Amino acid sequence: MAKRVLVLNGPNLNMLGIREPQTYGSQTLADIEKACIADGKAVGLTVECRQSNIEGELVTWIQQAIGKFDALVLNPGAYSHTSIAIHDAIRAVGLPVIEVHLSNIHAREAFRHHSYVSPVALGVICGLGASGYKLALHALAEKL
Ligand code: CA2
Repeated sequence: MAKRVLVLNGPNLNMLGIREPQTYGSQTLADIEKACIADGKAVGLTVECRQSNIEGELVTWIQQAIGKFDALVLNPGAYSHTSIAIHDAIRAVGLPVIEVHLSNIHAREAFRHHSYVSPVALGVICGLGASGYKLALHALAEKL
C-alpha cells in the first residue's frame, strides 16, 4: 500500500501568493498543495493537505495522524517559534515529521532563529521556497 503523508501548513500560509511575494514567493497555497499531491504521487506517496490558523487544530490533526498517516510534512508558520504544544504533539505521536519553511528563518529576525519543532523533527528544510515541500516528500519516500 502507498505510504500516506499529511502536509500541514500553519497560520497565515493561506495568504501565500496574495501578499509578500518577495519573502514567500508568488505561488498560492492551492498551487503548493496541488504540487505536493502530484510530487507525492510521482514518488509513490498518497498526500493529503490541510491548513489552519488555529494552534489547537494543528495539535489535534497531528494527534489524529496516528494510524492514518505514516509521516508529516509540517510548515508550522509562526507557531514554530512559540508552540510547545506542537512540539509535544509531535513527540507524542512518534511519527516522522519534516519541518519546512519557505524562507530562510536563520537569515531573518532573531525571533525566527529558534524553532520548538526542529528538535523533534526528522529533518528541517528552509529557504528553498516551495521546492522545500517537494524535497521533503522525496526524502520521506526514501525513508518510509
Ligand atoms: O518561511 C516560512 O515558511 C515561515 O514558516 C512562514 C511564517 C513565518 O512566521 C515563519 O517565521 C517562517 C509566516 C507565514 C506568513 O505567510 C504569509 C504569506 C503571505 C503574506 C503574508 C504572510
